[in-house]
Amino acid sequence: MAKRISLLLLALALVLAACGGNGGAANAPADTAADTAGSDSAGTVSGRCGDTSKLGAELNFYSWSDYIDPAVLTMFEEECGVKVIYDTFSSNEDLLAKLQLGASGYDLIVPSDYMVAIMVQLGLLRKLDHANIPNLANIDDRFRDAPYDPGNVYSAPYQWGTTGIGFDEAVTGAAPDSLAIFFDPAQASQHRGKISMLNDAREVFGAALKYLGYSVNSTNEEEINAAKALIEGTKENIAVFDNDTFADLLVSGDVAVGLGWSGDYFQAMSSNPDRQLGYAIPKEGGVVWTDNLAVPTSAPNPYTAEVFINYLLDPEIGAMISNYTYFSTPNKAAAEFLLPEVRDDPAINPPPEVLEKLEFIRDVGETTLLYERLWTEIKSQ
Ligand code: N2P
Repeated sequence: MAKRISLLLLALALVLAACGGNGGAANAPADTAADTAGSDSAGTVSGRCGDTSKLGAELNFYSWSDYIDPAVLTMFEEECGVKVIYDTFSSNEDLLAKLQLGASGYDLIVPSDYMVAIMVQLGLLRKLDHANIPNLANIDDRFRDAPYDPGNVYSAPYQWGTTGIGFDEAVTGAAPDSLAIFFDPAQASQHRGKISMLNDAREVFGAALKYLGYSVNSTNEEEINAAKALIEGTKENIAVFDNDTFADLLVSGDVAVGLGWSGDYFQAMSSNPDRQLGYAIPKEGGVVWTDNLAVPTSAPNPYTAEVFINYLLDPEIGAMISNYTYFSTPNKAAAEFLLPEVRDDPAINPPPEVLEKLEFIRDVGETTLLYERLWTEIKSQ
């Protein structure tokens, strides 16, 4: 009896292997999946590829720039037979706008914390089937019950980091540790035309609010207007508002100092060890964020997306990602595979006393519209 079943399975496997092809419909089994490691040729659940008979040929992954080791995409493609198409967006708001236009074709997206909350409210995210993501067990406890998605019902944490000051000490003379470099007219004007800031309303308002001693999540109109005046006051010093190339601009010398995301600056620092590039978390405090893997309601291949989420949460893959991005991993099991320079740098993994000064951006409800309106005014002046 057992022998007959295994013969049947063998026959089925041969049929599957013969029928597989990447050119077929989106949900057709991928042709290389059947005979690669980590998956059972009969399409049963095993290894890192899930049930290969249910995998789509392609996965459309919509994420931030420089946010994964490309080798991970190639590995998944070779191991599981799914081609990952990596497309990038620049801000949470751009991502939201894209999804709100209707079926985007994306299977997997990477919204930050507050944007997960907004998207859940708008019905844009699909509940995750945890049975397909056993590697959720690798997540550090402190990422399990985030206020924006308690219990990881809709999202799994991907990377986290801080927003701070990137600088070229050869130009700034000393390592800046205060947001005054952007907002104090005497200091900022010394770097006139050589400052970059994120192209992101909540981040830039957050920095200005923090400099004034307020919360990055202020809903107080007076505070927000004071922050606006501060940003307007320094606008003439700012060369560019940018989310994708700000670290490259520091390397090329086009800017001397910028407000940007930790890992992007650390990537630049590690590729240019001969330069005096640095990154500092502002002494006034600032923004800490977690970006998350989530599946849009309209995703053509939700199962494949969940298998890929599980793949990304593998300990060694999680470490590969952080060793490349220089952002922190929420994957506790990945710690032992991290490069010491990534694991032990207090600016990449800030100690509790530094984290205490930082705030997560939260969904501020209707006040979002105020931030957006004032931001548009600032940008259009
Ligand atoms: C990576 C950008 C990190 C995203 N280039 C910040 N939420």
